[in-house]
Parts: sequence; structure tokens; C-alpha cells
Amino acid sequence: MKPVSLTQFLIEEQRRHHVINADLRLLIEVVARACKRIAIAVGRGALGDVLGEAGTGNVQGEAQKKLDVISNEILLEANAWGGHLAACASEEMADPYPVPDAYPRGNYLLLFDPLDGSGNIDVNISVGTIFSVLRCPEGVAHPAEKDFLQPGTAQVAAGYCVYGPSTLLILTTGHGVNVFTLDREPGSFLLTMRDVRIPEDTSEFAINMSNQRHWEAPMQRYIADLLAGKQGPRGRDFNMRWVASMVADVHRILTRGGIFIYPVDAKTREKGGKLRLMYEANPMAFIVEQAGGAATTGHTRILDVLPQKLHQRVPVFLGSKNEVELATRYHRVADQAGLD
Ligand code: P6P
Repeated sequence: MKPVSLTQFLIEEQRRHHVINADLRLLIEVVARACKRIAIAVGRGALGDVLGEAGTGNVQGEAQKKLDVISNEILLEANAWGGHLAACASEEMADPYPVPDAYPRGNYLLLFDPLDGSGNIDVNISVGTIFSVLRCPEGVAHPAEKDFLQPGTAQVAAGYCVYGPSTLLILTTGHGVNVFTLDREPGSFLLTMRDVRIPEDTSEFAINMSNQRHWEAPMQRYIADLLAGKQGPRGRDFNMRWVASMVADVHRILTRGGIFIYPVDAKTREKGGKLRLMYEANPMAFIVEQAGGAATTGHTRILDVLPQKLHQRVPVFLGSKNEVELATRYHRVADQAGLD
């Protein structure tokens, strides 16, 4: 059977669901094209001047890798002239980036983490790009931070590109999740997995265990019960994975199930957590829910969180539905008992 390209898929989505209009289709294709360019830059490794530190810092207070800056530039340049966007927001930039006045503006807002997990670049571990699409509020010609502060339920599309052994684009427009694999010769994304479903149960968890001593009591109890295995209350053994690239960990979970957790703890409580709501947690939560999984803060559904700041952080529990609901129950029981 002839493979379906991303372009053909989007046109079919437009016909079938009328969710995608021409501007949103162009937006998604432009982001996909930018991801292809990022994949080339990432793939250059030591052969290109792309590894190591950029010598600059970002709004998160993190040292930027050269590829963080390169990826951010690629996404900004790709989206400047098409007329489909009103503005962008990025993990790498303090403020929203309006489409330059020289170009027409469209009705969408694009948010992205241009290169998530970039700490793994210099050791050749998979990294990725995460993106989220919102509508620009009616009548707003110059979007400001407040125009981006929409709950995750307002997203019209979300996706990520994982730069691994193969380059994959994972996309949802609210009608399921589909996976496209980059065919490097013609340079096109081909549909390789349609309507992905996450297994509702799992025996695999992903967390940075080195933070255990900082966790709140419900987290301590939940993980202790997993580690107790067959002899414990779960009655079965669990496996653990932690790539420290959210995109890689989430893709594994999308493919074979699991639970990914970055809880708030004594180290991150002041900031509200580690991962960013608008361009990490929300797009991943939208994708995971569209694939039959669940995504919470440990207390509430991530997509229902009302954002207060563009770069705000949030605790993240996402993946196999039944496991996320159980982990969340440990926290809700503690809430009700007034325990920490
Ligand atoms: P830690 C990468 O920096 C990131 O934002 C996510 O991609 C990843 O899941 C997490 O942080 C890793 O955090 O504390 O284990 O280095």
C-alpha cells in the first residue's frame, strides 16, 4: 500500500473532521519542516559546530546548549512569513515573539520547547521538540503573555518530534494520535502508526529516583509500593526507566505503556515543579489523553490548570490511565486526610 505522507494525512483530516483549516494545516507542515532541519542539525553532532554550551542562559536560569539556540532560531525563522501565526512563545525566550510586522499575521499562537532534553545532546541520547497550538484571541493584533494563558483544553493541536534512531513526528489535532516517520531521502514524514492507544495498565515507571529524599509523603508511599514488587501491595514486580528527555520517556510510554512522573518536591516546591506547563506538560497531556491515557498534577487534570504565567511549572504524572489514576489517588487521599 502506498505510504501516506503528512501532507496527504492533513488534507484527509481537513476533509474528514473539518478541524483543520488551511492555516492550521500550513502551521503543522511548517513546524514539521522545521523539525526536519533540527534533525539534520542534531544529527551533525561532532561533525558540525553544534555541540556544547552556547555561553548564554535562558529565562529558566539554565545554561543554553548551542543546539537550544539553533533549534529555537530554526522554529522562529520557519514560522515568520507564512501568515498562519500571530506569535510564538518558547522555553528559550522570556517574552512572546510576535510575527515581524513585515509579514501578515494569522489566528494561531505557537508554543514550543525547541530542544527538550538538550542536556543529553553531548552524550548522544535522544532529544526532541515539543509544540502546542492555541487560537489567538479574537481581535488581538499584538499578542502579549496574557493571550497565551489558556488552559490545555484550549489546544487545537499538539505534537513532538523525537530525534532518535529514527526521527518521528507525533501529532494530535484532537482526533486521536498518529505517528509519522521521517523518510530521510525524499525528506518526507510518512504515516507509520495510526490512532495510537496507550495500554491502560503498566509495570514500568519513569522517575528520577535521586530526588527520593525530597519527595512528599504520598510520593514516598506510592513509589515504595512499586519497589515492594510481588511481596508488596501491588502483587507484581515493576521495572524502571529514566532517559531524562521527556520526549523519549513519553514516546516509550505512548508506544508500550508506563507512567512518567516529575513530582513537586522540597527542591522545586517554590517554583511549582520542574516541568513547564505551557510547552511541555500541556502538549504531552493532550497527546496522552488523546491516546487513551491520563495526565494529572497528582491532584488535578493537567489540561484543566488555568495558567498564571507563561513559564510556570507544574508537577506531571502521565501515561497508562489506570496507573496515573492510582498514583493520583495516593495524593488525593493525603489531601483529604490533611497530610503532607
Ligand atoms: P532531571 C530535560 O531537562 C527535562 O526538562 C525533561 O526533558 C526531562 O524529563 C527532565 O527535565 C529531566 O530532569 O532532573 O532528571 O535532569
